[in-house]
Amino acid sequence: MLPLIPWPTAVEPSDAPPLRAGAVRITAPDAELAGLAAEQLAAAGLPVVTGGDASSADAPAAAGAADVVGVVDVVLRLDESAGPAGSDNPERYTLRVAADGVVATAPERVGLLHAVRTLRQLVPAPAGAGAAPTVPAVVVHDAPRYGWRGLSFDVVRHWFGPADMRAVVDLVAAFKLRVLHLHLTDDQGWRIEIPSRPELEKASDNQVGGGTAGFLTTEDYRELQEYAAARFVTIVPEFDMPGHINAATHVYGHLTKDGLPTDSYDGIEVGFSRLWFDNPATEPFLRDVIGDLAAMTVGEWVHVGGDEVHTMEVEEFGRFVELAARIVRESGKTPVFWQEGARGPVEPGTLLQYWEPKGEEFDRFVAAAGAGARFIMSPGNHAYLDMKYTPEHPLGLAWAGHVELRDSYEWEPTAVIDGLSADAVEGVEAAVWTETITTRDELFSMLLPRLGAVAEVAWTAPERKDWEAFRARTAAQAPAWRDAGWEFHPTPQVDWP
Ligand code: TNX
Repeated sequence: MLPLIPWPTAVEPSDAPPLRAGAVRITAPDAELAGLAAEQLAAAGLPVVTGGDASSADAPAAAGAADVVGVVDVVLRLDESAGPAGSDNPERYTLRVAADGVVATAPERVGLLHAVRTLRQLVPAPAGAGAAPTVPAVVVHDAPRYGWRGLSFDVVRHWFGPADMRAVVDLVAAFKLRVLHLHLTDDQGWRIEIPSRPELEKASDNQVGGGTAGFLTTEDYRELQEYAAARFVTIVPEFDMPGHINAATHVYGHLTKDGLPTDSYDGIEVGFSRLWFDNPATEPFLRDVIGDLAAMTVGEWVHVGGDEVHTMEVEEFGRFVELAARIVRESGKTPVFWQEGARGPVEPGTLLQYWEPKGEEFDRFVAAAGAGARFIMSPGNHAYLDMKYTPEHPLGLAWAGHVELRDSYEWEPTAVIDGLSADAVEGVEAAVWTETITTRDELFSMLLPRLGAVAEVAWTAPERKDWEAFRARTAAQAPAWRDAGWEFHPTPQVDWP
């Protein structure tokens, strides 16, 4: 059993002798990739030396046990011919581990980092101080099923700052996910500086239950995107409108019907706040917020919400969808909406994020796909990692049911919406809402181990998934999570070491 999550496309185990390394020396196409690989392998217990000759045993003193073989080469090389036979997937890679060294090949840098992540998972927890890790000899050819593999993270209901966000980037990247979608605005707070609307900062210092919170300055946001981009993770910012908008109407009374600012809100109800399409202040506000967000964002997408507007007729809602999508496109980005966006006009390429089974809407979703929309699958009963694991679980909500590890694992993205063509599925995104989650440890205990399950749904072909194998591979990752200081929920569905 190789402890890999997500499970790769093709694994050729081998009887060849394993790799035993006191230290590794990395060769990579550029210093940035070499640095990231070094960080990963060092964290796995493979110290990295620079320079020297692989044949000379100049391993550091910490690796001084008798069985140490010295310095082994890890070569990362760009190579078009890498990956599963016949694959032209841009993320494909091949990893070869042998007694005398490691070679990773991929056509793009992202694939080389995927190979390093795989290698890192193959390195077992240290057997004891100074013992050289033994890495099984193996050849892996791999490529993901979907390109959109992500996590949606609510930093409004409880504020999680830049350090927590970077920790979440590290976690999603470890499972080879590519998207971190940040839910940045909601009724309780506003979490990102909008230079043309500096007053919004006044809505940053509130969250569920009150207490001090915060927001990202443009500089924080730039740094976060840089950190994520280095790890091939794209930040997708979400400005939720025309509902979930109380933070903005608290600051700007002119956005409301009677011109008066709303009270700040620190509860967990949804659906009560709204914008008014015919209010002359509305369109300039959307233009400022979406324009600035688009200008600040490196990635291709801006999410403009659209969920749970319970106090608006569908005609007015549709005008919001049309306008927000138009502004996003005029700003050079692609719009993403929650599934409710299908109630408005959609254009080819618009992304809709499915979250809640509403049978009566399935026809609308199929029609939207016919008009060229594509779907990101985040079904609440499988991918909402803020749901309680069990009724007794101290954290989380339960409106979509209880989501145990196996529920997060056993589902098929193309079978979620009746009648939707499999081609209309763009990918898979887990989501974690933070009404009940207040600390990084609580957050990680909701994400782990379930995020690995959703990552495997997004990466691995359905015929290669296997619940029993997944349970065992999950158990095998626990020591690395402990090492990293990543809290996880010890669900009884796994036999933890
Ligand atoms: C529904 S999912 C919401 C959020 C809540 C979440 C709690 C979605 C698009 N809207 O506003 O935080 O449920 O699970």
